[in-house]
Amino acid sequence: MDSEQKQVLDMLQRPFRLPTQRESHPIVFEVGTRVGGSERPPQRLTRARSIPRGTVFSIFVKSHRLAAKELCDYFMEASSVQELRQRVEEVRGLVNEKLFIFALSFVIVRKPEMRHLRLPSIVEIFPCMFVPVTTVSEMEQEARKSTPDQEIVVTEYGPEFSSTHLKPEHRVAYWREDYGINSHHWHWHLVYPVDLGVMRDRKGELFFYMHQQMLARYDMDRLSVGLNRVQKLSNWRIPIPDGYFPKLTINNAGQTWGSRQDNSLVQDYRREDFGLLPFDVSELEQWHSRIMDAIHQGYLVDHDGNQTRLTDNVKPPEKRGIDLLGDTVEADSSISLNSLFYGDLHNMGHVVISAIHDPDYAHRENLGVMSDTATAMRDPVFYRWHKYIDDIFQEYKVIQPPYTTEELSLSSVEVVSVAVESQGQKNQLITGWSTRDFEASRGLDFNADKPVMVRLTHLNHHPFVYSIKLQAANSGSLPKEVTVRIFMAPKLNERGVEMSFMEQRLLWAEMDRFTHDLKPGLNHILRSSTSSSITNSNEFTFRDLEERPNPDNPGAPENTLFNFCGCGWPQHMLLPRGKQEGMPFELFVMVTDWNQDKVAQPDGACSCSAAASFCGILDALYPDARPMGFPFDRRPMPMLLNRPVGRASDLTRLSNIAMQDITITFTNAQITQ
Ligand code: CUO
Repeated sequence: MDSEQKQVLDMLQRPFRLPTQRESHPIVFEVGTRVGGSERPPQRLTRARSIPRGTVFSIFVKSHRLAAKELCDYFMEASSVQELRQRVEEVRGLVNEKLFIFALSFVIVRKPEMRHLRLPSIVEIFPCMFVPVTTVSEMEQEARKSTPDQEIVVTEYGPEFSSTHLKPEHRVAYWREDYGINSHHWHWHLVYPVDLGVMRDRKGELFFYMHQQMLARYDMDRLSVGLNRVQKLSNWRIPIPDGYFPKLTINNAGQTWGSRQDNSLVQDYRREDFGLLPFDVSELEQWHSRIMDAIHQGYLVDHDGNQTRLTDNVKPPEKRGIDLLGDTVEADSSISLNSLFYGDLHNMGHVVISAIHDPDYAHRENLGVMSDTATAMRDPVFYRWHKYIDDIFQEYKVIQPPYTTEELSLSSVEVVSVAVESQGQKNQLITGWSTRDFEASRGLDFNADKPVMVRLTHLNHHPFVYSIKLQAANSGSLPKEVTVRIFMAPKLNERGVEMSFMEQRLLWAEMDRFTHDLKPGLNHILRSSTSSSITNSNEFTFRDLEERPNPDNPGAPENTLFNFCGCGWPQHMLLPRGKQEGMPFELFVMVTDWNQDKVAQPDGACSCSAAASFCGILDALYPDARPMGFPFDRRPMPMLLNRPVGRASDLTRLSNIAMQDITITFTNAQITQ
C-alpha cells in the first residue's frame, strides 16, 4: 500500500479533475450516527455543496467560511488517512475545488494523527493562481509539441509580471506577484483561519503583527525602487487611482478573475451570488468608527453591555488589548467580543474591494483577486487596505505607555559588536534574481504523460551570517539564557533624510529572534540567515515529498528537513531588493533575558516551530511573552538616561542594544542557489 504521504499527495493532485469511474462509486464508509440517519455523508454537506465548482471561494465571505467549516468538520471526523481518502473521494466533484483543497489542507495541518504529513506547495496545486493564462497556454502548446523522448517540458515565466513601467506601481510587481509571499499568505490564513473554531494563542495579535510586518517589508522594497511608502485607503468616497489586471484564471476552463480599472470607486455591495445580504460602504465606516471609539474610550463592549478594558499591560491569561482588537477587526464572529456591533470590517473590506468592478453582478463577472488569500497580495490595493487596518492597531498602540528603562535594559550584558558577513564581505549584502521550477502538471491536466514544469523568476540574495559579540558580566545575576532580537529598517526616508524614531518605527522588519545560552565573558554568536525565525526554509514540491525518505516515520533522522509545517515567510524574500548603487539599511540587535520572555509550554508541543515569529507553534503558546513587535510596537519614552530619545539609535545608550549600518546592493544578475 502507498505511504500515507503518497495517499495525501494523490488526493491533492489535479483538483479540477472529475472523479474517475472507480472514485465516483466509492466504498461507502460506515460513519454511523454522526451523519444523521440514513443520509449519505455528502448529502449533509448542504453549505459546502452550495458553492459552484469553478468559481471563487473566498474565506473573506461569511457564507463561504460556514461552508468551509462544514467540510472541514466532515473531513476532521476521519480517523485515519484511509478514511479521509474515502470521504475525499465521496465529495470530489461535488464541491468547489478551492474549498476542497482548503478543507483537505486544513485537516492535514490540524489533525494530530496527521502531523507527520506535509503539504506540497500551493503553486503546484493551483498553478493558474500564480501563472498568467498566456503562460499556461504556452505550456499546453509546448506539452503537445514535444517529442516523446523529451522527459520534461519547461516553460519560463520571467519577470514580466502583470503591467508595464508606464505605471509606477509596476516597479514593485516583482514583490507583490512573488509566488512565495502569496503562498505564505495562503498558508498563514490556513493555520489562523476565521470562523472555523480554531482558538490559537494570541491569534488576534498575530493577525495584527504578521500583516504589519508584511507592510514594513513592502515599504522597504518600495523605497528600494524609489516609490513612497504605501498610503492607507482611508477615504472610501474617492476613486482608487491604481487598477489591477491579474491575468490569472480561477479554474481550468479559462474563467478569469475580475479586474479593476484605474480610478474605480468603491460601491455598495449588491451581488446575490455569494449569499451575502446587501451591504453599504457606510457600514464599513460605522464599524470603523465604533472600533475607534472603543480604542479611545479604553474598552470594548460585549453583547450584554459589559466592558472589557483595552490595555497591553496585562498578566496572562488576561488577553492584551491588541489581541482583543485583532479578534474584533479581523473578525472571527465566535472570538470577537461583539461581532454584531463591531462588525466584520477587515473581511468585508476585502469583499467590497474585490467586487468594485461589478458590485451588483450586472456583468456576471467574478470577484477580483482581493477575495482570495493566495492572490490578494498581487494587487496594489491590498497594501492600501491593510495599511488602513494597521492604522487602527497603531491608533491603539501609540496610546500605550512607552516601555520603561527597566523593561528595555539588561545591564549584565553588553552587545559589543554586530556585523553581517556574506561572500567574504562585511556589512554588504547582495540581491539579484533566481528561478524556481514547479511542476504545473500536478495541478493542471496538460494531456501530456510527462511532467510539465513552469520556471518562475524571483528576487533572491546571497545567504549571510550575523556575527554578534556579547560581553556578559563575570559576576552578579547573569541570565542563563538570552533572547536575541534582530530587526532591519531603511536608514533614509523618501527624501534621503535620516528618520526620527516615530517615522522609522513602522519600517522595522523582524529578521530573526532566537535564544542563546549565555556564558560569563565574551560570547561570539554566529547565526545563519537561513535559520531565521520568520522564514520557511523550503517550499516542498510534490516530487520532494514523494522522494521523502521514510515518510510514515517522522522521527527518522533523515526527516529533519521535513520538520516544519509549511508556514513561514519565503527565505528568498528575507531581504529587500536594495538599490543598484547600494542602499543604506540599519540593523538593530537587542538582547533580553529569556527568563522574562519565556512562556511555559504544554507538554507535547508540536515540533513545527520553524518560522515561529510569524506562525506561532502548532498546539503551543506563542513562544515570546513580550508584545509582538517589541520594542518598536510603542512610541519611545521621552528621555532615556537623562537625554531625549529622538531616534532609534538613542536606544543604544543601553548596553544590551546595538545598531550597525549595512548596505544592500541589487545586482540585477542571476543568483545561483
Ligand atoms: Cu491576510 Cu487581509 O488578511 O489578507
